[in-house]
Parts: sequence; C-alpha cells; structure tokens
Amino acid sequence: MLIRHRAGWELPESAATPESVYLDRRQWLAGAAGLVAGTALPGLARADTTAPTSDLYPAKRNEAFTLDRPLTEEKLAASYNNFYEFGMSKDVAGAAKRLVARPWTIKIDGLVEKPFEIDADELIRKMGVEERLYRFRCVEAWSMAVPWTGFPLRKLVELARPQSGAKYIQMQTFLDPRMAPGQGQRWLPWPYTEGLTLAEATHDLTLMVTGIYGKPVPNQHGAPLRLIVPWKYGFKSVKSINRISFVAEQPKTFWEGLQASEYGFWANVNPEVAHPRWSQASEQVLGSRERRPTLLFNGYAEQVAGLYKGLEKERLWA
Ligand SMILES: Nc1nc2c(c(=O)[nH]1)N[C@H]1C(S)=C(S)[C@@H](COP(=O)(O)O)O[C@H]1N2
Ligand SMILES: [Mo]
Repeated sequence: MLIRHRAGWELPESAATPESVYLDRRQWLAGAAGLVAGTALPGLARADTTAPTSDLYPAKRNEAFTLDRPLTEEKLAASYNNFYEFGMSKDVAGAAKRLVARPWTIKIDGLVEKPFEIDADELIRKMGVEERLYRFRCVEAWSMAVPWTGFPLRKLVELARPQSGAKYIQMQTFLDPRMAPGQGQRWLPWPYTEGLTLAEATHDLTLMVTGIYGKPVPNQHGAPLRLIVPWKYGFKSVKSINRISFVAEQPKTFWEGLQASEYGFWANVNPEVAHPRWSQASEQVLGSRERRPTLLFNGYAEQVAGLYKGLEKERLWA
C-alpha cells in the first residue's frame, strides 16, 4: 500500500480524487496489481527523452497573457498530475516514463479537404511556438498557474482545411494498454477523448501545448502534444493527442462516457454552479495554503463569454 504524508495544500483524501471517487476501489486495486506486473514486461522500448525540437525552448513569452498570481513551482506541477492511462493517483510521473512519446504521428481526418498524418516534431516546427502564462483549474477544485509553450490550435485547424460541414473537433489520446497499464482497466471508455466546437478550437486562448517551464513537455504532462483550454475544467485538456477528427456532430467525451450526470461537453468553469458532489466556489491553490474564490470562465470571461451567446439553455457548466 502507498502510505504518504499529506502536504498542507492537498485536499483530504475524501475530496482529493472526486473525478474517480465513484469508481470501484477494489476494481482499481486489482488494476494496480496489473500495473506492477506490467512494469516488468520485456521488449518495451524506452522513451527517448530528447525531443528533436528541444532547440525551440525556452520560447519567447507572449506578454499578452498575464497572471494574477505567482506561478506554481515546476516540481510541484510535475508531480501532481491526472493521467489515468498511468494510474489514478496524482503520483504518475514515474509510471508515465513508459510513454514512448517519440517518434509520434498525429492523424488529421474526418471532414477536411484531405486527411493526412504528420510527425509531431515536424508539426511543432512548422507551427512555431511561444510561451504563455495561464491559470489552470481542475474540476477537483485545485488550481495551478503554469507557463505553457505551444501554438494556437487555430493554426492547426487552418492547416487541416476543414470542410463547411465540420462543426466540432474530436481529439484522442493513444490506445496501447501495454504501454499504459491504466488502459487495462476495461470499464473506462478508452481512449481518452475530448472535443471542442470549431469556434472554441479557433479561439486565440486555445493552445496546443508542446512545452512547459521552458522545456519540451515531459511525459506526465502529456508529451509530445496536449491541449490547454484555460477557461474550462482541466479534464478538457486532453494529453498525448495522436488523432484530431473534424466532425459534424458533438463528439462524446471520456468523462461523459464515464459519468454523464456529472461531466458534460462544455465544462466551462463557473463558481456558482456546483458539481453534484462538491462546490466549485473556490479553489485550493497548489503549493500554498491559500483558497481563492474561483472566477467565472476561470478569469477569461471577457475573452470567451461571447462564444456562448444563444447557448444559455445548454449545460454549459458541467
Ligand atoms: N489523456 C489524458 N488526458 C488528460 C487526463 C487523463 O487522465 N488522460 N486528465 C485530465 C485532467 S482531469 C486534468 S486536471 C489535466 C491535468 O494536467 P496536468 O497533469 O498536466 O496538470 O489533464 C487532463 N488530460
Ligand atoms: Mo482534472
């Protein structure tokens, strides 16, 4: 069993893992045993930790994106993660070393002029990268402030040349239970899938993340390429993306597939709308003892509220 001391800023165990709380603990423990056995699997390639695009870091900071709070300490952000492919605790950085993030191919398909595949580093170099400081708010009611490096997803949408019928994009993580033991947990709707409307995907704040703290993004943060949508709960920010599909209908997401009564498609941050099991009014600032009031759209209301005009009847806040 894992026995660890709780830091002052961590939520009590009862509140710390609400995204997974309703999952059967015994099922998970059975899976965890498989995870240990899986570590000994022979023949698995070791992840190459040097990104062919590492010369792009640190990237120039775009000063248009400023923060109202100090940055979270790099070590803390890198050791308090949600990446269910590698386990359900926050302590998955070790297990995520198994992720073979290079070479990595991203498939662009669906309603586009011409589907294609592209190597992640080729794409990153083509798009160019910049640094932005964003707030990051998990539905579990904790938050961080992070220097991400990446490029606006809009640039990739332009590269893909969507057909007029494309209204949404669906983004998927790899599916490889040998590499990611958490995917051996068959009751979870793998692969991890997320989606955005085309308007959200092409909003200036929506970032394809390739780096963090001035370096290529490490495995536990979703190497080699992950999404960041700072006005939505963290679960929308899918990691280790290998497929982006342009579609006509609203795509089903991992969390909707798991528990639609608690997690929806929109997942915009709103302090006034509680999760069915806990309040969203405030957030624990990781690395400090501070609890801050949560801001509407995580503080990005001025930029994004317009995206939701006319959608007031939708379930925008879950
Ligand atoms: N593929 C994948 N992406 C994922 C997750 C996951 O389990 N698998 N967890 C999500 C959740 S709930 C959060 S809060 C963020 C955490 O990102 P971080 O570990 O880089 O802080 O990743 C999101 N993206
Ligand atoms: Mo989350």
